[in-house]
Amino acid sequence: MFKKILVANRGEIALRVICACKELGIPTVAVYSEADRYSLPVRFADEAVCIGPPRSADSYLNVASIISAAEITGAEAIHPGYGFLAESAYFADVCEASNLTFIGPRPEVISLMGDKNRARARMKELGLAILPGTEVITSEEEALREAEKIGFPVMVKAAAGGGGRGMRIIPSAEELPHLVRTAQNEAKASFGNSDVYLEKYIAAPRHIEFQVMGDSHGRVVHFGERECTIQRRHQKLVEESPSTQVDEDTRRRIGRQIIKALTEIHYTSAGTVELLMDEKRNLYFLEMNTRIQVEHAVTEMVTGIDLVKYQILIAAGGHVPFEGETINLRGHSIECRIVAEHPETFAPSAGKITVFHEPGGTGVRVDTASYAESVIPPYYDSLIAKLVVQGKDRPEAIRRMSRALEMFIIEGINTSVPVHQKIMADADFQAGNFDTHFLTRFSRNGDGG
Ligand code: MV4
Repeated sequence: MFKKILVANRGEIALRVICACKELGIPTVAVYSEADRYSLPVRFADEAVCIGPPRSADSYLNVASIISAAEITGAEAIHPGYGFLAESAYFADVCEASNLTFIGPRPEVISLMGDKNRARARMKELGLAILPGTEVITSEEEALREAEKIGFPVMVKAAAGGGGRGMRIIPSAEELPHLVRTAQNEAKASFGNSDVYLEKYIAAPRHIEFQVMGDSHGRVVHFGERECTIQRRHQKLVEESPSTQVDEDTRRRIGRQIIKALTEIHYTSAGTVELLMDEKRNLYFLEMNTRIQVEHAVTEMVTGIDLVKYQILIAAGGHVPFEGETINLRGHSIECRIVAEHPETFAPSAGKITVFHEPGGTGVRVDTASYAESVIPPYYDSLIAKLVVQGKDRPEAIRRMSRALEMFIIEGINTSVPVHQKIMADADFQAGNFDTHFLTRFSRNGDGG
């Protein structure tokens, strides 16, 4: 087992990784920017190293500083959390070259999945359904021809994109040349790569994703699905497991397809296969995230399995200790991402939390690095806490979430708690009747507030 692990992240996920390490008896090193000197990961890690000024580019994205911190402290492995360097094949490569274990998949697999087009082609080859679409667009004529074949409206997406960036809906042939060019420019500016491709547009889809884990001995298992359809501006606000739209048969069938495909590519570590569900409940592969995700806790709640712990054990050469088909889902879990935001503009609102009281009790879990008098810095994302509940069924989970939200006191900054309360009280949400446009009903300006 690793003698020491460096946690290359901040906030709640850094703390989450430190929790797993403590339970495994592995000493930890926190790295922190000057803005995070008084943070809980720094307090709870066995050692802490300042890696630079507040801006991410100067600290949490600074590969040389992080590798140096690992070398100075004698860490043997690096856990990247999510965001920052978690899906950088370059960083995974540098770790390897520096004799440090990157706790994640192999650099080649990160690269494969980072190229959405290559990933789609490979997963299709391995038996997963994908939406009708194209390879990288090389000319306007080709794009028009292919779009006619798919049928309008189509969607143009950045090959290096993901998470909704660099996407455009193309309603008809007239708009195509202009929108393809816009997408190419945006892709170039955001990712340094102007490659785009076309895909059939699904107007009112749901977002379903499967949690997976693979070991270095060739075993891959899945832990069922999460439903992450309730989003605003490509930021997930509510996640749950299982999905009301996935029955036992579908779960088994898609689960088997995913396990087979990921076994072929020798997938190691935790990962998420993201699928789009159309109006007829068909599921199509969209992309794969090669990291532990924000919403991993809902899967932990319904399976009773500590995913981060196994991610670490597997990185050290351990075996996935379950048979794929024996993982049972117990009841229902829901997560609300409590973010610091302006209630009208939804702009991230940084500042000092004056009062902080988190809910507890049966079936309630709060993952956070916030506390009374702590500061949400303006440099990073605005997540304050993940409030996760588990219940015997979905109605119980919803009631439990409602009372937990009521008992969550955060003062000094504006938060998304009122939005979450509204969602839990919504008749359509309670009936499982929603798609990606659900939150547009909640805002005056109709953009998903
Ligand atoms: C789509 C789509 C409709 N048709 N692809 C947004 C995040 C990214 N990973 C995929 N996304 C979408 N891809 C096709 N062909 C609609 C979305 C989408 C979306 C998907 C899931 C949850 C919320 C969403 C909000 C807007 C758009």
